[in-house]
Order: sequence, then C-alpha cells, then structure tokens
Amino acid sequence: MFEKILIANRGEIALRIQRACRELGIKTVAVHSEADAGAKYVRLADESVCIGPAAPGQSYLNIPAIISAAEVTDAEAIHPGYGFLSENADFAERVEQSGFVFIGPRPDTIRLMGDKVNAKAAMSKAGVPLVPGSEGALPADPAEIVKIARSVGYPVIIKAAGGGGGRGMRVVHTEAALPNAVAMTRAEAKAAFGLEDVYLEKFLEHPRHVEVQVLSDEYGNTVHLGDRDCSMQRRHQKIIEEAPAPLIPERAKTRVFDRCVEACKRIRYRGAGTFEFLYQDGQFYFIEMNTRVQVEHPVSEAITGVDIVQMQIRIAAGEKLPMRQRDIAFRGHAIECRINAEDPLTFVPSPGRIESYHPPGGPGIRVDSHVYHHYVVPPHYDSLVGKVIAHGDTRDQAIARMRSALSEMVVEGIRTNLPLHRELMLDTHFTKGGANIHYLEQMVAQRRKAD
Ligand code: MV4
Repeated sequence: MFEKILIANRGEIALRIQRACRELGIKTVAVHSEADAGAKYVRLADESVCIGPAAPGQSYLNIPAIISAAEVTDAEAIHPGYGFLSENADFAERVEQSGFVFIGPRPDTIRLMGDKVNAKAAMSKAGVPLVPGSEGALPADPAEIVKIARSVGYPVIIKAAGGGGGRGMRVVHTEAALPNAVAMTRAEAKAAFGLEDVYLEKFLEHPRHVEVQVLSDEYGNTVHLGDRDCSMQRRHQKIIEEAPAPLIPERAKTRVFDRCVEACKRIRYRGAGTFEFLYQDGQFYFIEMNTRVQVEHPVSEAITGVDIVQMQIRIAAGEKLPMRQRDIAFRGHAIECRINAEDPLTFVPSPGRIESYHPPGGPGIRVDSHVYHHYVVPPHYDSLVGKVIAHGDTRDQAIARMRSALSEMVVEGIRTNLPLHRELMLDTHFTKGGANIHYLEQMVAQRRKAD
C-alpha cells in the first residue's frame, strides 16, 4: 500500500479522500490555492502545499505545480477527485511519466471515454445498449447527414464528440433546421474542445438519468454497485441523487448491470467508473462513461457498505478486489441532497461567511462537508457546501430521515438551497419516484409563475 498520497482537489471531496487515506494508514498531502489556505482539508492533511492563486487555471488545474508538489513531498500517488483534472488524460499521463501512480483508469481509457463517439463504439461492441443514431461521427456530406437523420426519425440531437455532461448539444426537430444545426455544433465543438467531430442520436423527450457504478481491478475482476437515479437536476447540475433508481423492473436492471461488467472486462477497465444511461419507456440507452469518482458516490456506499474511495486507492496500489459480486448485498435506499451556496429561487451563487452552522445527525444520516462555523465560501469555485445523505430500509424511510435532517440543519450568513430541498422532500412528484430529467426545471418555472 502507498505511504503517502497527494490529493489534487479541494472542498468536501478532498476531505472525503483524506478520510479514506487515514483509515488505510496513508499520509496525505493537500494542495491548495491562495484562496483555500485556511480550509479544513488543508489543516487536516499531514502536509500541505500552496500551488497558486485562486483562479483554478493557476492552481487546481496547474499540472506542473501539482506534480512539483508531489515531488517535494515524496508522495507516491495522486488522487484527482472529481472535476478539475480528474478526467484529463494528459494529466494522468504526465503523473505516470513523472513516476507517480494516478488513482484512476489508465490514460488511454480516459482518452477513449473523453471521445464520446469512440466510447459508444467500445460499449456497443460489449453489448451495452445505445440510443439509435449515427454509427460514429457524422460525415461531411450534408445529403448523407439528412439520410441518417431520416432513418433515425425526428427529433434528433447533435452532440460534440469532445463534449459531454451537457456541453455542445443541439436538438433538431425538422430536416430544414438540420444543416445549420450541424454546422453550428461543429464550429462550437472545434472552438471548445479542439475536435470538430459531431454525432447524431434520436432525441429522447422524457428520459430519466440512471447510472451504474462499477469497480474493476487490474486482474479482470469487476463488480457493479447497482444504479443511481440523478434525474433531479437543473442545467446539468444534479441536486438530488438516489440509489437504487426507483420503479425500474429488476430484470431490466440485471441485464444492464451484466452488460456494464462485461464491458469493463473487455476494455480491461481499472478503477471506479460510472456508466451513464438515459432510461425511457422501459429501456436503457448508454450515453457516456465517467472515469472518476462522482459527487453522488455516497448513495451507492450507503446501500452496499462498500467504500468506493478506498477501493479506488487499493486498486491503484495493485490490490485485487476483496469481494466478488455475490458478496455485495444491496440494503435499503439512500438519497443525497446537494447543499449549495446559492439563492433557492434564482440559483444565483451566494458565497460569503457562514455565520452559523449546525449539521444534522441521527440514524442513517451522513454529512460530507468541508464547511464550519465562520467558514468563508470563496467565490472562485463551485457552490457545493456539503451533501446530506439519508439511508433507510425503504425509500419512504430514507425520505423521512432526509426531511428530519433538513429540518435540523442550519446554514446561516449565506443563502443556500436548503428551502428547495425541504420543498422537494414534500413534493408528490418526487416522493412517488421516477420523475424525469425535466421535472425540476418545470417545477421551478411553475413556481416562478405562481409568484
Ligand atoms: C440526450 C438527451 C435526450 N436524448 N441524448 C445531457 C447531458 C449529457 N450527459 C447527455 N444529455 C442528454 N442527452 C438523447 N439522445 C437528453 C440529455 C439531457 C440530460 C441528460 C441527463 C441529465 C440531464 C439532462 C438534461 C437535459 C438534457
């Protein structure tokens, strides 16, 4: 096992990774920007290194500064967390070339999944179901594109191969609008991702976002930790996630879990990963694979008892997975609410000093947060101030525990979306389960009209 790990991230996930390290007897190095010098995760690390000014480009995205910090502190491995450099294949490659272990998939796997056209081709070969669409990137010939769209049927969606997570997409309802939409998406893709490849899919109008968590070691052992429903989102920012996804037949799930495990074995996947699907009318359709730990990983930990971050570290250290699929028992239901420093009505970020902080507790409640009384939420980064995770024997019990937790929780001095979460835990469309990806945006729009 490693003796020392550098954590190339900030906030709650930096703290989460430290906790996994501590339990494994591994020393930690925090890297931080000037804006995060007083942060809790910096104080709690065994060592810390300031890697640059507040702007992420000069600190948390500064590859030479991070690798230098690993060199001067004698760290053996680097955990990238989520966001920032976590899915940057060039970073993973430079970490390895500098003699450190990157805690994640091999650089070529990250690169493969970064190009959504290649990712889909790889998954299709392994029998993972895809959304109907173009086979590979769209050709240059507009007549050919029209043919493809006709065979798929309108509406279609044009996506940038280098995009993902909602960036670089365009919905097209008519043949007349197609050529211009393709040209625009290509131009944006080239500017934003340096890759002008675009592809076409049937546009699904009311899907749910359901994802599958996997763990894979270097020796061809793979397990899945079931699924998560992340449909409660606004502008591609998830705000509530839960595991398992409610109201989906077990047969459909088992089939898709098996395909994901098979795909990991085929591509010799290493580490933790997430297969993102759209689920509509009883069918799963693969859209993307994430090669990092995700914000919402705690709901899968709650229902399986598996520490996903520890597993990432053990796999990176060359250990074999300590369990087989049959050893993983799924227990109950878990829900996560992301608490953001933002206005609950307008969603405008609300950084500043927390004047009062009381996290909730009690049976089945977990809080992952880096904030504390008088902590100043800096304006330079995402607005996540913490995550409340409620676990229960049933979905109803998890919701009841979440309601209780949210009623106890106090975060004052800044605005937070706590009122929105309290409202959603009482919303019948949420409580009955199975709301689609558009529900939250529609609910917010309704509320605006009512005001
Ligand atoms: C889609 C889709 C409908 N049909 N693809 C957005 C994020 C990216 N991961 C894929 N996205 C979508 N792809 C087809 N063929 C609708 C979305 C989508 C979405 C997906 C998941 C969660 C939230 C979303 C919000 C808007 C659109």
